[in-house]
Amino acid sequence: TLLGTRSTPTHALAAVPVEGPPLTVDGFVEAFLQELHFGQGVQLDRSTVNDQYLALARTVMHYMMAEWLETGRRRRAEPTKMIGYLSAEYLLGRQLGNALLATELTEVAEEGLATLGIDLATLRSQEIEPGLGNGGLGRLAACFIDSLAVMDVPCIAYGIRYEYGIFRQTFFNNRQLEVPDNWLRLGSPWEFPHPERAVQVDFGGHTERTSDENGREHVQWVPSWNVQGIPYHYMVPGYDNKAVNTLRLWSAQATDAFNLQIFNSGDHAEAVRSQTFAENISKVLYPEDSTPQGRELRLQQQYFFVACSLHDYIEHTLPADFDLRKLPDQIIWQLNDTHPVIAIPELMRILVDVKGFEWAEAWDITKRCFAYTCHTLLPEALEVWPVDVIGRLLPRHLEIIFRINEDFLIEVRERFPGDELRVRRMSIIAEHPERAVRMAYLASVAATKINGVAALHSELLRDKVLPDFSEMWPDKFTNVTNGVTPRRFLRLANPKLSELITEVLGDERWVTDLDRLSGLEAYADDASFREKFRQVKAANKTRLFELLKRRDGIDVAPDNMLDVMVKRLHEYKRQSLKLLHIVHLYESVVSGRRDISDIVPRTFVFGAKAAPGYHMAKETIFLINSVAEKINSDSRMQGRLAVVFPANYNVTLAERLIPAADLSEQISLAGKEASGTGNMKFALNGALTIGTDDGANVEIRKLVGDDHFFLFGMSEPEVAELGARGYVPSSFYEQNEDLRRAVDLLGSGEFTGSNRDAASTVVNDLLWNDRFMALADFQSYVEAQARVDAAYADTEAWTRSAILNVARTGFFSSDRSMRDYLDRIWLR
Ligand code: T68
Repeated sequence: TLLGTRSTPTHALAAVPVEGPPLTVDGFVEAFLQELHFGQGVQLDRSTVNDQYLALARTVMHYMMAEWLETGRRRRAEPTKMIGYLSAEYLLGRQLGNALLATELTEVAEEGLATLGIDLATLRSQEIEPGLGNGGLGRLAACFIDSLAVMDVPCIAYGIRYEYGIFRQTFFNNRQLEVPDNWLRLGSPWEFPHPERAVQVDFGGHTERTSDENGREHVQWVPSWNVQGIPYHYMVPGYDNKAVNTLRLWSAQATDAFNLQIFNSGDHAEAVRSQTFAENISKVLYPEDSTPQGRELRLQQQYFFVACSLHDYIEHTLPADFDLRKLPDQIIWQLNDTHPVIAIPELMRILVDVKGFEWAEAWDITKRCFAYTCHTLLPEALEVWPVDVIGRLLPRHLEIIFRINEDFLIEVRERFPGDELRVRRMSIIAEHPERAVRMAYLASVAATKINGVAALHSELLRDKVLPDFSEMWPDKFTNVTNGVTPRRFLRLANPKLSELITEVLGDERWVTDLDRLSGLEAYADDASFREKFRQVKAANKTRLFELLKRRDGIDVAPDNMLDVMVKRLHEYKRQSLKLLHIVHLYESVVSGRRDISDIVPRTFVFGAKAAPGYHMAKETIFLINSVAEKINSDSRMQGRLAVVFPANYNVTLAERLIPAADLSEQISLAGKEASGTGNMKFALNGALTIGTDDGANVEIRKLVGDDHFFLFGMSEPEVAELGARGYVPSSFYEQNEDLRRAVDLLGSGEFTGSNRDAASTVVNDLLWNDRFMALADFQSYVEAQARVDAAYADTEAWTRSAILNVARTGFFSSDRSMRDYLDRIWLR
């Protein structure tokens, strides 16, 4: 049987101390050849790059494994409170570089492989990144678990091992085409499955009630089908601290019982179909960001990984005789948005139905075990599940949610007598347009703490998204500003800048203590340092351009300012505003109103995936590509205006792009971008930001100073005011000649092969709808861009600003975010 058994045998064998292979070049080469010969089963002279890559990955794993085992032993000997990070997404990026860095093997491996005639960089580029996330939310989870390992904080991160991650984007006739991301096809050396620790997950059926001799009611869920979750372990190494945490991703399989029944009925084909049905649950990542898909399979995914994770922790991680009343002292489950919120009724079900707790006591335990992070401000992004969908899939959980809501609404009525409007507003169950469970409300009712991801976002979350809840429980609300890991996004992605920083700061302590970057402040006024800083930027550009040439066949002019906007394609992020600016510049030259020699040479870079079902986003991609094609082939531009849009923006490409950028575009409509994290990565790598007063831009600007940040656009209160007055985009069009000319040219078919329809979706929306007020911010944006041009012309001053951006953004280390979570949420 799968459920409830402890798979750990209790026989008394003594532990043998574990040590990795020696940290010498010879020791490394020997370990590598062992893996190649006995792991891959191939001799060096016949091995492929993939053989070598896999053998190298396994070799590095040996070093990490020793530390992982030791970390486990140490933690079991002195148990402390753990973090259970629950996230449907982890956008990890390539593993090899980070694993080499963590084990301090980079030089050893490079040297050792060279003695065999193998180039380490070639093996690194062989790795297919695990793209098990959509964008910021998934990448944030990856940064957080990195930081927790670096800080030696006990954490198990739980998620889903999607067989297919975020789609690979290609362009055909300037349009996005999605190709399945078969990331496992060349082997997956970083994971190891534990089929013996499989967990059964039930679905469907009905509930039954019985009373015991004391008249107490017991509910039994009688499910109609089940699958099993197989855990795959990934090591999450720290840095320079010998700590290695665990990422446990669940893969769905048919259970034997499920199969056997059908096999016995003699229907072999049906049995195989059922296998496929079960495996569908972890088959593919939903490529939707910020617009949750209400598809039943997605709810299956959510419950699947949450049920596996809670079971794994309670039955396999806690000691056998653990008193569950003490659960909140042992673990806090951090809910990464609402995707894992079904964990709340699941824990109630375990406590009440399985472990026999009274409801009130179970609720008291549950309330102290969860904290909830919200990542959005868009109302359409808040997840709701129709009551009948939950009822069909998880009938017992639906009952539990109703009971939680009943008790909660009693509490609301006690606090606010006679305020039935408020009761209806706050109900976990929405009545319109259909009866549905509001997952953010369920999370807010149960969680000890609710946090937003940047100061402004947390404020708006409190006052605009969940005002009734913050009135009821003001102390539940807090902020933790996002951060990014300096290991991946500075130390690994920008080795040249890292070297320069280490040279002037005297050591590498900044890698785990990023506030030390403030030591660079003094060097901003040092002309020879500025020169070195510029050389680093130039070298990073060269490295990027070589990659773009190889990867996409794109030629980039070496000396242009590099202006970069990379993030998911979404209307609120306003890629179309940037496009209008580009078209405006182009128009002003071709109309003869401006001489091309007056244009400060710039290359505009876009990187963005659109959700496959998001029509407007896909049309925007088509327009950007069409504009790029036209402008790049127009000899009148003399290369001073260029637009490049490499396909398939992902973590790997980000690591090359960000260190090369001069200008970072963070131009969302104020009040819409919860935080942004790309903005932090660019600033940390010495790009200046042109941005609105939105998300974490606000905090970046405060830290780097107004003189080193190009602010434009309406503030959030101004946006709200314009919205209340009634926003008419066409009035901005009519009153602004530059804007009118740009919009007209874009809509004229000039860029889309005289096919006006192709541009009209985007252009008409801008003129007649423009929900995110791009036209209202256009003038201010163009003026800010002119300030950018002027500033860039003064090379020394620009470099100084860039250095100050690096020196003043140590705050945005995800190590600091983790400290804030510990202080404000996890250890309170
Ligand atoms: C992002 N959210 C925020 N969502 O947009 C960004 N959504 O401002 C913030 O910096 C980042 O989270 C980290 O806090 C997302 O990335 C999603 O990807 C997503 C995925 C599935 C469903 C809904």
